[in-house]
Amino acid sequence: MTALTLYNFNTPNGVKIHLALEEMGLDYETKPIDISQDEQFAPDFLKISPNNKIPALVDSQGPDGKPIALFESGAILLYLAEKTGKFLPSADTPSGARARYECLKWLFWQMGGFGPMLGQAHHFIVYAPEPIPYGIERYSKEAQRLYGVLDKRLGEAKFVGGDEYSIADMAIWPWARFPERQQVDSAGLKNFQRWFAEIAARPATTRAQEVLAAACE
Ligand SMILES: N[C@@H](CCC(=O)N[C@@H](CS)C(=O)NCC(=O)O)C(=O)O
Repeated sequence: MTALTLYNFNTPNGVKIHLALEEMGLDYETKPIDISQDEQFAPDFLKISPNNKIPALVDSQGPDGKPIALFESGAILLYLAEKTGKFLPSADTPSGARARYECLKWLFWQMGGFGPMLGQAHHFIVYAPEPIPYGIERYSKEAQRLYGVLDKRLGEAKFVGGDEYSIADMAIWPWARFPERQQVDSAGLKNFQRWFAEIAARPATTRAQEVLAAACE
């Protein structure tokens, strides 16, 4: 029996966790939660994810050997990195601690900024029942600014956390797949383009997207 059950749907936040699970070589089962059918409000799902959002993960063998349920993609990525000792530097040396905080800064930057702001841009551009120019401009401008911040960082380092691919890149990459959907012009962002292509070419990136799409068919 596989210990890890991922409750998920095919969205950028959902892709993050599959990137991690595939990179880490973990065995897991995916249970689709169709948010277009309001399955995220089912009482059994709310016991695992009280904020009624995917992704959520249950590990039947938590840190104390008992089952543990997690929601919030950043917390899940951190959990998986600590469980496997992969894709997040360990803090057991001073230089390791510094490298770890570099990754965590960018992980939290994604959770608090890049994801939510791009989500708002997408909402006003695609889902608003009527065009609201103020909302579209506010959030697409902010999305463009955030892409600029990312591009600048990737001009200093190979990956957002430094030399190595980490859970911070896994959190950001799925959101950066379709800049045009947020009316972002990424053509001139050469550091971003280099980073994006490098992660896209990883076999685990392909597998992650295929597994999630198949699970949610
Ligand atoms: N901060 C959360 C955001 C999760 C999130 O927004 N999930 C969306 C899909 S991408 C969802 O489940 N929406 C359903 C709802 O809001 O009812 C995370 O990173 O896990």
